[in-house]
Formats: sequence, structure tokens, C-alpha cells
Amino acid sequence: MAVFLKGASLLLVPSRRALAALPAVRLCSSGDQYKYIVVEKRGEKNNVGFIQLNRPKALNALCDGLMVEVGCALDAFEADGDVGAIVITGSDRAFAAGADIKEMQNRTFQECYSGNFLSHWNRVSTVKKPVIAAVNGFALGGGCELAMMCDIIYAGEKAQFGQPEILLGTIPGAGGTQRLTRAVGKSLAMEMVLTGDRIDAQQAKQSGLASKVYPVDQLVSEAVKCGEKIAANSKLISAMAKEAVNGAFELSLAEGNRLEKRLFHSTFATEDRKEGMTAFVEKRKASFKDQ
Ligand code: CO8
Repeated sequence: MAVFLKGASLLLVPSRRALAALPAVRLCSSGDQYKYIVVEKRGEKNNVGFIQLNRPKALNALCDGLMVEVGCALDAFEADGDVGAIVITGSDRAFAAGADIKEMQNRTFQECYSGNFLSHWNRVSTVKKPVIAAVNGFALGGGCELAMMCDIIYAGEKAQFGQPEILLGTIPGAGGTQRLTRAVGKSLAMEMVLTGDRIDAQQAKQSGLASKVYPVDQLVSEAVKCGEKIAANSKLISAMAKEAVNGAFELSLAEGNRLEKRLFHSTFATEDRKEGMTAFVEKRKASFKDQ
């Protein structure tokens, strides 16, 4: 059975027996190996979960099977005590060119509505661990929405973001009208959603959609470095910080501040808060135990 290794990392999932020896990979509960994504652990301490969308011929169009696999990989990383952050990326040419149009083409309203079509995509936005999108190339439609479900977006210099659903006679359905508007403001979001026009990496950074722009070939390693930086902190406290920031998108200022205060108070119930402050006073590096 062939195993393809890139450095120390697994690229294809060969068998259950081989998997037992390799910490990075877990099968979907269906027992199938990953078909549309590559799953590894990266970083010097192997503590960054890494998911690469891998449907190059379709520019990583997000077919149902691909998103099910992404959900499985996220579940595995969420349950993995060593993983402190997750990176999702695509190829140099495309992060993802959207939901799979060929798969959607003949769907009826009745099927979409009664089957709650594509509702499982939400898994990306419910993960407690911080998720970084490393976007090279096209991030269109559902691809842009997938990136925006992540907590941090790093863009490669040639990245292009867009919500072109209007050109297909539909509208964004995985948060595009909501998250894009919150990220870039009403005027630019309206322009993108109503015209289908794309923005480039620099515009994405200027408008607040992406936090950093890197040369194409450095993007992924920079995203992994960011993941390593996050993973060096307490996973418990990182989850609280993420919950508090996400509160800003859901709550009034007063409610958000109350949530933040309660979470801040909660940190005083943790060993890691004690360790962090003690380490500062003792002029040493904190050693967090995620407790
Ligand atoms: N779905 C299926 N196949 C795709 C998709 C897609 N979204 N995008 C590209 N492909 C395929 C093409 O059909 C082509 O396949 P083939 O060679 O078999 O014909 C292959 O990828 C390469 O594409 P192109 O030849 O078109 O490559 P170009 O370099 O000429 O163009 C583009 C690249 C500009 C990215 C172009 O492919 C394009 O416009 N793609 C569609 C972009 C788009 O409209 N995306 C939005 C889709 S709708 C959506 O995402 C709604 C999300 C709702 C989610 C709801 C969740 C609850």
C-alpha cells in the first residue's frame, strides 16, 4: 500500500493499520480515506492541524464530499489534545472557486429546503480552536465564505476574493452577505454581491477582510507560523478569547462586554492564568498545561 510522504508528513491515507502509527490522520466515520483533502499536522512541535483542499481539476470547488471531509478533519483536530490551531488552504491557483455548480445545477427548491442543503458547512465556524485560512488564488462564492468562516485570513499576493453568485442567478448562502458586510462594510460588500466583481489581496487587506498579505510561496508557511504562535498559548484560554471576539458579531456592545467580563473572570479559575502571571513575575517563559 503506497504512502506518500512530504517531509515527515502524510499526504495520503493508506490503511487503518498504518494510520495507527501516524498521529496526524483520522478516518471519517464512514471509514473512507480522504479523497478531496490532504490532512497533516505541521509546525516544529506538530501542533498545527493542516487541511489542504485537493480537487485541483475543479479549482477546489466545494462538493458535498469535500465539505464532509473537512468536517471530519476538523472533528479530529478538535479532539486532538496536541493541536492548538488549524490552517485551511488550497492550491496556488485556487483556495476554492465556490460551491460545486455542477452538483447544484439540477437541485430543486424542495430538495434544498427539506434537506437543509449544505447546512453542515457550518462546522467550520463552530470549531473552538482558532482556524487560519491561507488563501492563494481564487476564493469565490462558497470559497470566500469558507475563508470568512475561519478566524484569521492570510492572503497570497495573487489572491482574489469575490461573491459572484449573482452571475449564476442566486445569492451567497453560507454567510457571504453577513460576514463580508461585517468585514468590509456595506458599500464594498454591496458592490461585490450585486456586481460579482472581485477584490485582490491588497484590497482585501485594506478593507479588513485579510490581516496579512504574503508572496504566494511564503503564504502557507507564514500561516503555519501564526498557528504555532497561537498553539504556544493555552488552548483553554485561546478558546475563551475566540468566543469573546466572536461575541462582537452576535451581541450588543453591552452584552458583548458582559460576555467578555464573565470569560475574563473565568480565566481566574484556571491553572494557566496562574502560571501565566506567575511566569511573568518570575521573569520566565510560561508553560501552559491547558488546565
Ligand atoms: N463548481 C464546479 N466546477 C467549477 C467551479 C465551481 N464553482 N469553478 C470552476 N470549476 C471547474 C470548471 O468547470 C472547469 O472544469 P472543466 O475543465 O471540467 O470544465 C475547471 O474548474 C477549471 O475552471 P475554468 O476552466 O473555468 O478556469 P478559468 O481559469 O477559466 O476560470 C474561474 C476560473 C474564474 C474561477 C471560473 O472557473 C469560475 O468563474 N468559476 C465559478 C466561480 C463561481 O461562480 N463561484 C460561485 C459558485 S456558487 C456558490 O459558491 C454558492 C455557495 C453557497 C453555499 C451555501 C452553503 C449553505
